[in-house]
Amino acid sequence: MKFFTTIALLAAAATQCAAHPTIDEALDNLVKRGGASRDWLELATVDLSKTPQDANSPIVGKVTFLQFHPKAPVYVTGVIKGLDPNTKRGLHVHTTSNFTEGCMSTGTHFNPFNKKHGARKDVERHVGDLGNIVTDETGTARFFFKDRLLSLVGENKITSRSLVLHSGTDDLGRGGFEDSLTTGHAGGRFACGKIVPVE
Ligand SMILES: [Cu+2]
Ligand SMILES: [Zn+2]
Repeated sequence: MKFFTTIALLAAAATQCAAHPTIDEALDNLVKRGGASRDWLELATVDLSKTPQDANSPIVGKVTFLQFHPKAPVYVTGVIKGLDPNTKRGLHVHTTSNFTEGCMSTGTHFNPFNKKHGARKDVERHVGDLGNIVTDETGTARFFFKDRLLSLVGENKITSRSLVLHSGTDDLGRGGFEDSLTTGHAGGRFACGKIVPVE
């Protein structure tokens, strides 16, 4: 049941990005290569619309994480609205889901391997470094990508941590600012939410 709901949800998201395979095609490829089973699935979501910091936040958004095998990459798909048009905004997994001071108390980027901040495809990066999302002319970001470091199971799982959307652009560690190698100089924390497993 969870599986088919997921496929429907993600297929809809994926078809907005013609360059990417649909999630079903991606899963077929993984099954063929022995990297996945259709009987095993982990799923988690984040609702950014209820950012604890700011009840009047214009940002609405949902991000879904999906993994087909404990060692398989995690697919990330989402739609976030209410941002500035035609811009890039940093998106990270932060270490905790402590929202006592809104998004500010969620801690640092999730970094179990004690690395420096980087881009999603860098070897040197925090596990939580998801780079930037890109908005269209209406201020909406739609995205679909897979990530080899994230996991929804095991010691370094991202569930029960938080997803944080920043008010600035992540410089991916290359900006030369004092905080480029820790936070990507991505500015304030616009929206956040707990990464919750879907049963
Ligand atoms: Cu962050
Ligand atoms: Zn980072």
